[in-house]
Amino acid sequence: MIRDPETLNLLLDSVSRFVRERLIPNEELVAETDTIPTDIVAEIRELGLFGLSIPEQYGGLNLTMEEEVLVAFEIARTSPAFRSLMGTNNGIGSQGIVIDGTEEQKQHYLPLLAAGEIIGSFALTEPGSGSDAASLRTTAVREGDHYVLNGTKRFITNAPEASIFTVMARTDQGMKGAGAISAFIVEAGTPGLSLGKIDKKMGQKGAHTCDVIFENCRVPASNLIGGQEGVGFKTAMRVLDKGRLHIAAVCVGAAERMLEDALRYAMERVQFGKAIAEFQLIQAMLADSKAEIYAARSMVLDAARRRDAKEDVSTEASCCKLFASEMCGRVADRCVQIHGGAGYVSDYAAERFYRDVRLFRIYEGTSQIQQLVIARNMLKAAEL
Ligand code: COS
Repeated sequence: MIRDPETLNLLLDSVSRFVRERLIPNEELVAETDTIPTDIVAEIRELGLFGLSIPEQYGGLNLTMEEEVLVAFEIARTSPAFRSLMGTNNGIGSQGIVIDGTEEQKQHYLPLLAAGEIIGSFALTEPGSGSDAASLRTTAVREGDHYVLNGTKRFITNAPEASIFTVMARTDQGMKGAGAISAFIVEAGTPGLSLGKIDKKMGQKGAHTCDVIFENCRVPASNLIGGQEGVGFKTAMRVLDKGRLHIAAVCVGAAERMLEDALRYAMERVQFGKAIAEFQLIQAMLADSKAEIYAARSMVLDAARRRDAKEDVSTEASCCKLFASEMCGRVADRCVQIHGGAGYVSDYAAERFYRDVRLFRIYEGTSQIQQLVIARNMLKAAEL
């Protein structure tokens, strides 16, 4: 749903210009230094990009899902690290509070997240619990008006920068599975919370992940999301439904950028006396990429509109994440292939994007988890 096309177009234009003029020229610097320059972080803040999906009464832009994916298409046309910086505040790092938080929790944290004054992070994965999220072992034991958290979270995006974490932990030690899981807001700096060393990743330099460790970390009971125990797994799944749609949109934007680069290269590179773009085998790679990007873009927009219409889009979000992230991987591969030897060295962005986009098929649920969600929902619907 697009509420006001004129205002949205202004936002899309300014994001697109910002990406072109400020972010793309700084991609290599970010990759080399593993850091996003502070002036760029400040500009991202000024543009309001930290609060895209946070309601207006808490200082955000309150974009509908359709509006949000249109913005994501634009932001993703540069290194994914830039998107990642603001991604958790708009997605998994804020949506637990937006969807299920108490009014008090919303008023306290959302304005800070929307303004980009703090970074929010989402702590679900553990060393022994990835795809099988309901088997997580971090515990939260009630002691008076606090919960005491113990456990380790792994690969937590933006953890080194985060001021708050949405942490899923077990509040009922006697019960196995999802029903014993609760979600908490834990502030960085709380005694008993510490960070591991920053992970050395394959790509996405400038976006950081690390372990988050809880050792007798005392969290006020008022920071239990929604004030209710046992519903934290559902909160996490609802957050991921939205996150998966957003990531699918990011895959579309990244693929569009890679294809644009590959097309430009193919038109400039001369072999056998003509531009390689004139050869049909190159054209096949360009055409397949174009068609697949168009398919993914159409899927993402359709699912976003359905979500805005209050439909349950758990299946569609997984379809989008599965197709768009796999598509993005194929486009990255063809983009390197079109560049030939130049695609294997770091002089061109193709090599960097190839590594950067590999993560899309893994985080916020692997392709295999998306397949599982889709098939399970199909079976459930057929039983009704
Ligand atoms: N929205 C709301 N509730 C949901 C839901 C959704 N999308 N998906 C599941 N639930 C509910 C179920 O209805 C069930 O509730 P009831 O017991 O009341 O019926 C509960 O949550 C448990 O669901 P389920 O039995 O399906 O859980 P499973 O342990 O079988 O696992 C998967 C479900 C595999 C889908 C889940 O663990 C998952 O998404 N894993 C991947 C995790 C992930 O994406 N990690 C990425 C890291 S975070 S960046």
